[in-house]
Amino acid sequence: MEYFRSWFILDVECNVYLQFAFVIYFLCIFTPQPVVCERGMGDDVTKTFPRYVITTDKSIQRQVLCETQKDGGGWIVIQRRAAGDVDFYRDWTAYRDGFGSLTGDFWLGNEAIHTLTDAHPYKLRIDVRIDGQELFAEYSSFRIENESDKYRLRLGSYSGTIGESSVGRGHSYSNDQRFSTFDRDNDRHASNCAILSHGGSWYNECHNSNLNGIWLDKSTKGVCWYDGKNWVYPDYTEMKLRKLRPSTSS
Ligand SMILES: [Ca+2]
Repeated sequence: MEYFRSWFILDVECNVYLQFAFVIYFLCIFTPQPVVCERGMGDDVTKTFPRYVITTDKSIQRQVLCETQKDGGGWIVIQRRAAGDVDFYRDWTAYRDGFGSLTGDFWLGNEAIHTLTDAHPYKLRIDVRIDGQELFAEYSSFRIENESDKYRLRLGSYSGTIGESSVGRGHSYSNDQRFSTFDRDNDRHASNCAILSHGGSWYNECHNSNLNGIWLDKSTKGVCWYDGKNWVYPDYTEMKLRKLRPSTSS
């Protein structure tokens, strides 16, 4: 009799534990995940390193790196150079499709950037580090056209701390320009700026910012920025997009 009583108590305890486990399981399943890059994303979030998560953007059917903290977060990173271990001197196809690793240095890809910015208005933020100082540029709107228009850049007005002391300097100098690579000369220079500047970008005649240039090279072929007065050479760069909210301008 004592045996059956013990067994009964044990059985009841097991059931309680089992029910408790089920409650925890369902709570985990149905608790909403935090919004990362934007609403609707974030159902397969993988944490990478502080401030960042990787998730899937359904519109481009690709994993994207989300920056979750700068100015409230919600940024899709399209370019990142922090380690310098990825060669950015690539051809048209590579820049179109993207290269590198989301957990390291990478270019998301012009076709993906076009698809994102064609579907919704975005703004652009560029974060850099120069001599240990973190600076940024922000552009009120950002889109790139399709491949038949050579992924032409459409950039809104500048604000930020990195500096565009003269109008149309910095990244704004590339506004309305088509993308060029060493095998596709779409710039306004007599020669090919992608070869002259050792990168791929929306070159004009040629550039005032060369964020896809040679890593840590302190020339106009290197990763550099011209504000209208001075050339500066970042040792960390990140270009990122965030959706513009319909009700406001930010
Ligand atoms: Ca040219």
